[in-house]
Amino acid sequence: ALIEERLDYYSQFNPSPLSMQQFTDFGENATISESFLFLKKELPVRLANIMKEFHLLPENLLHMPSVGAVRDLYRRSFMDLLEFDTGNTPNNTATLEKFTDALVKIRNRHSDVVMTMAQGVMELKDAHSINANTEANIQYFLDRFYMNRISIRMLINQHTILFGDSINTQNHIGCIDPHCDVVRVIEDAYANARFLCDQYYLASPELILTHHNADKNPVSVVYVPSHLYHMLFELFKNAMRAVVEHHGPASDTFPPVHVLLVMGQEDLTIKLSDQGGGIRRSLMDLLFNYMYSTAPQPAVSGLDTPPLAGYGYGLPLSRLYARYFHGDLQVTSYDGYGTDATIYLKALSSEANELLPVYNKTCQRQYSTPVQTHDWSSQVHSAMFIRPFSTT
Ligand code: W6P
Repeated sequence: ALIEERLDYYSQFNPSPLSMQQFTDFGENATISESFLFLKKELPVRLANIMKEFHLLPENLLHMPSVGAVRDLYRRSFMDLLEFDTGNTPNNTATLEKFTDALVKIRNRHSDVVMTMAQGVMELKDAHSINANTEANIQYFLDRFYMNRISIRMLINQHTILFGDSINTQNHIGCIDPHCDVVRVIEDAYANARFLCDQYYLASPELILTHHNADKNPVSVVYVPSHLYHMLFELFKNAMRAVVEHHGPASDTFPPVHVLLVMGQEDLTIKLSDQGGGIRRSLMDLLFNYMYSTAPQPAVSGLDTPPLAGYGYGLPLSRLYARYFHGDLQVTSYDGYGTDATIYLKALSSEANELLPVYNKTCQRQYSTPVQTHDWSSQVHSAMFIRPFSTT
């Protein structure tokens, strides 16, 4: 009862999105106690906003054991944080130390949440048939749930890295690199995807990187290198697998994966082009669909699990990383030829604001609005083929 009341209270507040610039200014100027004062309220607000949204999920999904387990984790972490927002918590060294410890505990507690939620979706698929409305609601929820999680982990990481015991060896501000060398991250992601590809297929395509404005060498953005790496590694794995499978692993040569890198006025664009045979247009919608994706692989995978397997949650999560700072990830395919996957990032850190889900009337309406029924003809009447052109 107490927790429900507290959830109602904190969910009334909208999350406060931060810009990349605020993250870096904060990281360079703020004290641990200012960070504490911000987070002790902001973290419960972000947790409460997404916890309220669980209530709008289809009943069936809520009753799956894995989903229940995730909700319990969130409740526990929410309660842990409330101890610091009581009004009579002294703002002293002991409190600040306890707070940092609590954040580390929460981060560890939630490390398997993506897998556990995916497990819940699989439990639902096994137990019930799923209609279009249920599927749309789950897709809508998971995008918001995982985005919320990305944002909370970002806040926790900034606080613990900036004010924890770790020593800053690079010139990073928390997990942000103010001079993130995009070419370096591309080459790193390519090398590691290639390693997996070689291991599995004993072959891999080359990389040809074209840098459109080479005058601005090296291309750098204010960004979280681990987020960019995550997206690129995922896209390289998909591209390489498509190329090797399409041409046959025994083939002598493979068409290379081309990467085009362009720094524009507003966007930094990274386009990966493969000649892996492409994806049919009729299957494109499934690429980012959680229900049609297999669960992410366990951290300890068996020797028989292909390292490039499935699309897993890799693509939908990568798109969330891109969108988190108002970028995007788009896939365009040419059936029979190959696929372009494009990452867009904001070129200017002043425009790279966090994109956060908000619990409000609009979001509540989303869950109760049924998916559009067709208002264009789609079904061909079968009788036409049984008795064509009969004029009698
Ligand atoms: C494919 C399928 C795909 C998804 C994402 C990125 C690249 C590719 N290539 O064939």
